[in-house]
Amino acid sequence: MLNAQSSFTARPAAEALLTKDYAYDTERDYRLDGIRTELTAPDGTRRTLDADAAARVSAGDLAPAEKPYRLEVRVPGHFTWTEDIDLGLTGYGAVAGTSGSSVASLVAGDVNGDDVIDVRDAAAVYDARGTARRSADINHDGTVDGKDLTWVVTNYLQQNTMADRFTDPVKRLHGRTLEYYTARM
Ligand SMILES: [Ca+2]
Ligand SMILES: [Ca+2]
Repeated sequence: MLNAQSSFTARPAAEALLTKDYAYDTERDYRLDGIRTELTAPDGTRRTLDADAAARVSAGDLAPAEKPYRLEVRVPGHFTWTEDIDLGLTGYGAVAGTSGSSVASLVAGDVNGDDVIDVRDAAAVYDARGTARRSADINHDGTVDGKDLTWVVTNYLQQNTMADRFTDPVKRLHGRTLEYYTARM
């Protein structure tokens, strides 16, 4: 029997919110981390999916569609994950429901959300040091400090290959380089 509805599941893995071994943190309540997952149907209908404590998101009553849905996952301080998800089976004279999923793995270090990790992100972390500013508190432990800057260093000069735009990385800002910030945090 064909499914009348499609379903979707994912468990977004935001790099800075995992354990050192890159596993999901069982001590953590991922509902509090500002994970934003949105599915947009081909007809433009948007659905926001809330993460549960274990970071899982799901929807079971999606309208099957011939064209793919657009998935967008946002977590502060990380690259946005975007992906086309097929949620319709064709070839039966009608579009039938099916299940889809995503491995959404978000790279940490993009504080200003411009799809590149560069000296501007290091400056943003430095300017927010000692505060709890969420975008700069990449690991979301409540304080902006050297641990957050470490994520900028780890993924320095990476670009978000899923982004529609291409932002050139900047290595020097007001005469300051990454080393200026790492030496001071
Ligand atoms: Ca950036
Ligand atoms: Ca932090």
